[in-house]
Amino acid sequence: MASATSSDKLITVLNDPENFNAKHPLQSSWTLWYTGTGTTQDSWSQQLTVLTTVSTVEDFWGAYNNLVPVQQLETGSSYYFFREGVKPEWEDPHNTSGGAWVIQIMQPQRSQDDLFLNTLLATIGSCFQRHDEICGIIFAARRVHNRISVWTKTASDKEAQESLGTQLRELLGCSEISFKNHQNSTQSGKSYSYKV
Ligand code: MGP
Repeated sequence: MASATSSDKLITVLNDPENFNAKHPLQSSWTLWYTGTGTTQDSWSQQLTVLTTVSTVEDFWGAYNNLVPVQQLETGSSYYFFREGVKPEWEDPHNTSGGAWVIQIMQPQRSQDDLFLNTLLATIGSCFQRHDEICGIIFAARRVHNRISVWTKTASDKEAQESLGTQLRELLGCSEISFKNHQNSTQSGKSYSYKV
């Protein structure tokens, strides 16, 4: 998240009621995509729908506050929050050498909306040491366990992946986290249920 260069440049409602609502740019722009439920003949690419792109903190909250909360997403549907210009598909050139940290949400007592929001905020706020590795975040509402996935750029960079995995485990307080290489998904045509 970009910060003001000095505190005297911050415009608040207290000192400037006319202009306090200046927008605060994010370090990157992010696009929110959606796939729905049900079977379809459409290719993966055709199933992906763009909902919006956000470039500022204010736009992010405007979009987030108007989303169906993930806890209420229909089984089978997913949200994809990806860097602008990166499509949430294995075949996108930004993803072909990448992989994904996958978190199975096993703790029904935890708010899934909080887990997803915390992951989004840490991502747009560049809170991960290797935030440069992150291509996007997915929330998948599935029959047995919902999942959060963090897609990364360079699966072969073990140090970067481990750094991200450690920080994600701490952020989300979860133990069920594993790394998948997109190459395996591309070969099997399956995101998760393939056998390595
Ligand atoms: P999914 O929603 O990512 O996984 O993909 P699901 O259904 O939770 O688990 P899976 O292990 O049964 O896959 C659902 C299906 O969409 C996959 O099985 C693929 O057929 C297709 N698919 C998903 N993704 C992310 C891609 C992709 O990036 N490229 C292509 N070509 N197909 C994809």
